[in-house]
Amino acid sequence: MFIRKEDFGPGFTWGVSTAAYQIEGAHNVDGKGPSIWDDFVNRKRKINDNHTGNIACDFYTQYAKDISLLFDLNISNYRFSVSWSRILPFGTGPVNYKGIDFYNKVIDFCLELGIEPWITIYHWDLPLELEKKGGWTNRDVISWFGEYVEICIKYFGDRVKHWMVLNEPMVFTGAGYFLGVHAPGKKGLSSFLAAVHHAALCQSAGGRIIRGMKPEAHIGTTFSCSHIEPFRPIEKDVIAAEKADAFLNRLFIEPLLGKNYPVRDLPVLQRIERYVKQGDEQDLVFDMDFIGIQNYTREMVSHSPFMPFVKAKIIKADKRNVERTMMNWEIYPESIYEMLKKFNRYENVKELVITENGAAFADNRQNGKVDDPKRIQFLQDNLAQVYRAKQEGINVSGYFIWTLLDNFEWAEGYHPRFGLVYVDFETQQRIVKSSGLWYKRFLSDTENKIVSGFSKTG
Ligand code: GCO
Repeated sequence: MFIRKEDFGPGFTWGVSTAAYQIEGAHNVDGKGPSIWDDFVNRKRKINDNHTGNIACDFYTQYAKDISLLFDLNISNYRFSVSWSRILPFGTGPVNYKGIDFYNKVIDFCLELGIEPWITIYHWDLPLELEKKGGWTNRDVISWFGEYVEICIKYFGDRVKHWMVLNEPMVFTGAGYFLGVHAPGKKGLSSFLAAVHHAALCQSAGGRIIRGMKPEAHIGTTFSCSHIEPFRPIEKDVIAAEKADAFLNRLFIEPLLGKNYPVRDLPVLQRIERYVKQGDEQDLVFDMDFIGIQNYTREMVSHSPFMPFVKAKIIKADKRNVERTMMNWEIYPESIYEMLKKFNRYENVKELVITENGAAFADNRQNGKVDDPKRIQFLQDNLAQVYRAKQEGINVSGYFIWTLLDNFEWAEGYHPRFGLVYVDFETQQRIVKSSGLWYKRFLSDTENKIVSGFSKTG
């Protein structure tokens, strides 16, 4: 099937997404305080090959070059996050004005080039000082976070219209406070459930603060999500898939919408009660202007008696022998369509934006060029599915590719390359990949079409 950018309508938002810790580097300069990621990467064997984000893409000094790249690629919306400990080195208290200056320069340069900034307030880099007091497990995080949100709006809200409160709370609480594979490396159900409840409260409280200070702001938050299917057509796997769905896809959106936690499908969540105070149920609710969907793959789930609490386990793509990316994520474009349909079914979800979608491959430089046809196909097939949802009347209003630059992919370090732009981490040289050139043509040329196998499925 053939689709043009124009088919998505004139108001459709096209962009790319990045995150502070993954690109900025400059981890200890100009007054920045350490974050949990600065600390975590220095603990041995936590990160693949002991990589760190100390330098990353050096966006802190190269931002003008990189924003110019956005301009060259016809990308007119830029989603990025601000680093809490660059702005408030201790998490609360004195403001680091050099940090404020840096983000002002980024915002102003975007606007000068006609690029609309979309800010994620929290993309996983909690100030270390706050983690020393328990981090997300300490209920005081609600007031710490509130102070931080106020400062962001106070200094940047005059120019920035689009705000996302949290990036993927399921991942930073699950990987960071349950499995211990992300910062701060905590494990166990108690720290996880406390972190979940406090993050859910911050998600709504953050929204209320922005609305109060800037009623005209366009406010959202983002969720990781994957279409989930039972591995085998047997009842046990069907139940396991439902549990995994409650856990991975529903845990944060449902309390936000006033439906509380999905306790019926995931009884272990009853234990969250011990962190719940009077009035919390109402406080968890906030009427977001948009919901950010971040989708990369689908998951197949089977019953597993050995998995504590959920009795479900994900069967990874290599075990199923399916086409996959370097993250061992199945390539399954219909997942993004299924997720749009799923989130659209909730009453009170007004607008959906794909705030992340992309793929990692082992891209190589050859004769000064980086050819990545698989990424181009991935993006086209996913976009065709977004279009399919849009045609069915689902209000999806934007699409952001993850990501502009190859960068620090958390526990995987620098191995998986997600960028439209290749980064040589030795020299900090940038090379636009063929996928970047494809996106540029798609965004500029009305004749440029997406070619996708969607007609077969749609
Ligand atoms: C996420 C992120 C990104 C990741 C991307 C690929 O996981 O939420 O927002 O930081 O790099 O998703 O894994």
